[in-house]
Amino acid sequence: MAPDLDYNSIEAFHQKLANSRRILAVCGAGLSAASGLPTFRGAGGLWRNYRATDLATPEAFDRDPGLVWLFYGYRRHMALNAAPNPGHDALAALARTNSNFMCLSQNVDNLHLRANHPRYQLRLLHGSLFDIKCTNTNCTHLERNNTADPFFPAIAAASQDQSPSEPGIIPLLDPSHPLPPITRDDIPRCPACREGLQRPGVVWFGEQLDAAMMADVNNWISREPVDIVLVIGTSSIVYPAAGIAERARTKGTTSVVTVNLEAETPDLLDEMSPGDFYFAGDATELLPRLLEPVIGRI
Ligand code: BJW
Ligand code: ZN
Repeated sequence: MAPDLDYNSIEAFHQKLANSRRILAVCGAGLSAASGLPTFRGAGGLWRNYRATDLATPEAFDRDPGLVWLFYGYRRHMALNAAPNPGHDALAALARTNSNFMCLSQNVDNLHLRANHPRYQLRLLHGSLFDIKCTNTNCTHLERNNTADPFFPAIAAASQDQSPSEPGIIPLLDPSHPLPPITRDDIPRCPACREGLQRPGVVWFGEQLDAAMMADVNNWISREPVDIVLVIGTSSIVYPAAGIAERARTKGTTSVVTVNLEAETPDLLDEMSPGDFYFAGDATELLPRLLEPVIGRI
């Protein structure tokens, strides 16, 4: 199929917005890119020559928990030192003005909540960098909002900033610079079962998303047709998040609205339906403009 001719018209989107009540957003790493946090795929998706997606697996943690903890220690440090951007602010403002707005985020950086997004209108599909859980599958230990930086002493190198007196790449990010040796004994054990190692409370490849949360998301989508699904800053490669817009479409959604830095390609346009929109650009700039009739100028 093909979209309407005005598929990238902000005015046409504003008309749709004026007649919409139930709005769903599915967000990805591109939303936090302008806050200085790297995305997973494409430029920036490498950490010390490792693909970020290769470190985000239970197998990688099993093999080398110290390496994976250094990667997550660095991500925690970066996220703690980043600030929400106007894209997060616009979504939080939409949530405050419209109780029928629900935001599903794949991002683990805590920037939605730091932008004062109401908690009950946010579902963190892939968990949080600041939750800590246990590797023991029989243990349900979960500590929320642990912002210790570093989380434990052996990964202090991950919390090191660029020194103003020694400009250049920070040692942790320089693949030719050896990593501090970290053994299993350096990694804190779970305080509940004392057996498992503590690990980041995020969802890795091959792991199930929280079943209760997904049931709640599916109920929200099925309850009544969703008028608009905003797909923001995500490559829409990773399931189940990548399937949510199409699922909403089968329940009656009339507009899937993509906001992505990448320009639309003929193939992408081919996959769009009448009523859909595609806005190519930075979510930080586009979201405040797209939502302005509802949230005012921010
Ligand atoms: C901008 C911008 C700017 C840049 N403005 N835009 C069905 C079919 C096939 C496979 C599967 C399937 N169901 C399940 C699977 C397996 C797997 C999967 O999907 N694999 C795919 C690779 C094919 N899924 C799972 O394993 C999930 N579990 C599951 O489904 O359990 C049941 C099951 C298991 C096994 C088999 C079958 C069923 C779990 C997925 C967990 C993903 N975890 C990670 C790591 C989280 C922790 C961490 O942060 O470290 O989540 S991986 C990584 O990818 C992270 C992200 O949330 C996720 C998505 O990435 P995202 O956000 O889209 O980032 P990018 O970098 O890909 O894209 C950024 C975009 O922004 C780009 O498009 C840019 O253009 C754009 N952009 N700057 C606007 N300024
Ligand atoms: Zn435990």
